[in-house]
Amino acid sequence: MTPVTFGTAIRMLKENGGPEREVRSLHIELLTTLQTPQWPQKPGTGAQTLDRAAPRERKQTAGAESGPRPGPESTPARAPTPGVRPPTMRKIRANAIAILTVAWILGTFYYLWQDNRAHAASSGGRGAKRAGGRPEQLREDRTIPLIVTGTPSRGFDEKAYLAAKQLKPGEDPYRQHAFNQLESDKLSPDRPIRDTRHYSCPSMSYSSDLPATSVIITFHNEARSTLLRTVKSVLNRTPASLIQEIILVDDFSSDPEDCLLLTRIPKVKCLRNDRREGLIRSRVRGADVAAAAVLTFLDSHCEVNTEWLQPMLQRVKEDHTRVVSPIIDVISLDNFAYLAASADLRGGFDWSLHFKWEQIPLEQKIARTDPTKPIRTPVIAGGIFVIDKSWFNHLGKYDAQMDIWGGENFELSFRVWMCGGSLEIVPCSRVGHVFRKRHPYNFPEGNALTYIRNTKRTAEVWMDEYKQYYYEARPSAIGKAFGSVATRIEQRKKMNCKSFRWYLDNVYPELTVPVKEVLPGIIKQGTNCLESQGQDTAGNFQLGMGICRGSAKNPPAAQAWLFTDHLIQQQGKCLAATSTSVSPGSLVVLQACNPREGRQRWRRKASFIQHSVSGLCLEAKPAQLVTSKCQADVPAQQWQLLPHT
Ligand SMILES: [Mn+2]
Repeated sequence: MTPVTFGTAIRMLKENGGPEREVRSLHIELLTTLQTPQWPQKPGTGAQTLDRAAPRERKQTAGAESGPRPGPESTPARAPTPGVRPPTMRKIRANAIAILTVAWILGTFYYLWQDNRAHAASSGGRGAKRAGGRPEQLREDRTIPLIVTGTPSRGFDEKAYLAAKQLKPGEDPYRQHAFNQLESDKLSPDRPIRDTRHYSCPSMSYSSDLPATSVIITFHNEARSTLLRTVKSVLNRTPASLIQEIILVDDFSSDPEDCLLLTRIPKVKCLRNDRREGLIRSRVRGADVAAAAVLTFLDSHCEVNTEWLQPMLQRVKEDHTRVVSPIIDVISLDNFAYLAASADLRGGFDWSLHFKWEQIPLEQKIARTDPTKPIRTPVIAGGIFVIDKSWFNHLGKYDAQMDIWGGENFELSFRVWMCGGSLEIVPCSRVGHVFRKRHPYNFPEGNALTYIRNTKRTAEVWMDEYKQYYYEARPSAIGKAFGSVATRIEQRKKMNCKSFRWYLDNVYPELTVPVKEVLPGIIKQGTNCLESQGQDTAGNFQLGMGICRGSAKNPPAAQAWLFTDHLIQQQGKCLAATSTSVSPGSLVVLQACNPREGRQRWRRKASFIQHSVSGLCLEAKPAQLVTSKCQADVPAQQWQLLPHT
């Protein structure tokens, strides 16, 4: 089974061609043009592709790779165009020699100073407005311990880098990394992948002055082949002007060279922890030294796809409070095939703070006419996202007391939404990621304990009275130590962030407050209670509001209700909307209970009673009950469900 799938995938990739083909043909073109006293025919298109291909092809084509190319105005060696007076032979020869000399000098400079050149380009070129001046200044002033910037002149020996860590014969390829390392090692660090975007994405256009970004990749004992492919895919598939630098944060891997050797690739920097810090503190460390105004966090076993960065940078450039992530495609952990993920998913979770991908709600799906439009998401998966650096700092970076991994994505997501920002998935951005079934590394305090500690800190700081549902869903968290959250609560107050109830109402109404199996009680609004009012002349059961009589403990029969998961019932009759359509104003009546009837399904959403199918809210009108558009400021929609206790 597996070889077939893999074979098919590879065949598809080969047919697709991709950047590899483009680059190769360009080099051939360049080499031939250099041998004859002529210059490249396509200086405009060549520039970008060559920049991207530069690190890989350096060794073989150092001469051809002479960097800055003269523009069209300096191509006198071409055949004279009709209407222009042909220059003399001597002139041609002199010009050609002059150009070749200049190109040679420039090429040498380019080769030696590629790293510097890149910085100059991003601050002096297209990204001048954002990336210029300030960050550059900071770079020069700071002294950063342990940061290693490569000496590109030494070159990067890709083959030697990979060969040093190959599997021994007979070794289990899954043991070290929880994916098939053998398959990963077989693949080129520059392998082409299928463009998995919606067909309308390639025609999108983006600002010409998008800000440059610092890409931050943290890792602990990552396989060299996947780490290198992550880095190379970024360099190969991103316009050079958008990548300020790639900061690798080596979280105390066994072999420091995994990271250090990669700094021989232009733009790649390495920051090594001298003890295990975990993903969260490592990212903060990377972010603190980042020179660009926008941060891009990336996992260490990814491959970015065509035009992955531009749509995300565009969203952040338009509004710096947006925190955006791509659609995360799947790289098979068994055969490394690159598979497109569904474009209709967003991040969700349950009360135990367990992350899950979920379908976007039906109403939103119906309303989505433009497949390139961003998808609002209650939470992000956490591994891959783009955020404005000043916004990241303003929001309080990360909770540095969280360990290793897990839970930090909830904490960040709640914080972003509740403190004035937003989270979205940009469907025209695709990044492949190797999803694994287990963590390949150890948690010093144990996997479960670390997750509990991190999610418990999240619940304690951000979930207000709703944290009780977290503890109900994750009873093992009760009584566990989680350190002090005082400074985080302080931070939340200082930023004047909204309540978790606001988050549930406005961002994630689909997360319903759990209702106990069967709970008898009253449904109260002010001093009135929901009550059944007997049959009308047509035999229908009437529903209305009446002054609450008795007490919540001992209500009269007409005001006593049973709440189950989805039904609100009284003596075998259930609250039912007369229409399941989303048109508001339809009457709510009592019907014989039928748990499978969509009209009878309700859920609690904060203090609303929401009809599950239409999404409308139960509202008390003077003489009847109806379903209306949910509005937090309408008192007639606010209900208290008081149980008998
Ligand atoms: Mn990962």
